[in-house]
Amino acid sequence: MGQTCFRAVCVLSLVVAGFQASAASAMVTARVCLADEVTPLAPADPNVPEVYRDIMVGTRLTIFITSDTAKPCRVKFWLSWETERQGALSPRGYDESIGNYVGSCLPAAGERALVTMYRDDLGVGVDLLPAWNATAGDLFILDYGAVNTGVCTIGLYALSAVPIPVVISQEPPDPPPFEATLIQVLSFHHVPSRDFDGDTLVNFVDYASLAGLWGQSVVSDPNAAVAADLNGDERVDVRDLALFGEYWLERTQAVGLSPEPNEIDSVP
Ligand SMILES: [Ca+2]
Ligand SMILES: [Ca+2]
Repeated sequence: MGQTCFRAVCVLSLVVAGFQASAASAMVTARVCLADEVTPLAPADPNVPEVYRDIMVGTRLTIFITSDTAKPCRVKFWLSWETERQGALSPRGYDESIGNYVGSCLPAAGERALVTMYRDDLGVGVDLLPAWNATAGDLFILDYGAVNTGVCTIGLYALSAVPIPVVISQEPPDPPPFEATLIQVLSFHHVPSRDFDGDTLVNFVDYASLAGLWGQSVVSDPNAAVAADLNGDERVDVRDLALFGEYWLERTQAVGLSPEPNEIDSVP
């Protein structure tokens, strides 16, 4: 009898453990890629996956919202105005007739999935609502643009109950003005652009701009059209060359992708 009870407890434990593992994995998460929509943005530290490697001002990224189960929950990004000054989140393809950013809805989100965006006194919200017939996979896609140097920390919130508490190693600087569960934090570090001529590629033309100011003292302005003084010590020298070299031949945007009109001023 004792052995039977022991086996029963073991089986029950396995069932519960299996359920918890299933519940833990049944999540909606954000995945960050470069502008090519394929290459993942590498983390700065493999042990802290939500903090990514530094990106240049003017860099465009793509953010996929993915579910590993059918019946994904409704989620929402929210940025305070302070955060939005650092980085801009943009849904795609607004259809005015139905009030939906249809370009951000991917097939797995189901028919009549809905993406809306609003701006109020406190900040910017992007609401992502999968349809009743959503399936596992990539549900939505958004664009992200690095606007100013500094840190931009964005929270992804679930607007319904999540299966188990999610462990978050950091929180966005500003709490959202609504009740929701923080399920993921994206933290982007923006550094001065090395693409001095704004053609989206760091190459010899940009190197020539830096070399043309070699040894000179300049006024440091990381967002100026030409900002060869990358470390801000008001002199262009080998230290700036080393920082420049870290992004050699990198692109800030995908080939053939033009900046949106409201972002042109922010792209150095
Ligand atoms: Ca360039
Ligand atoms: Ca310098």
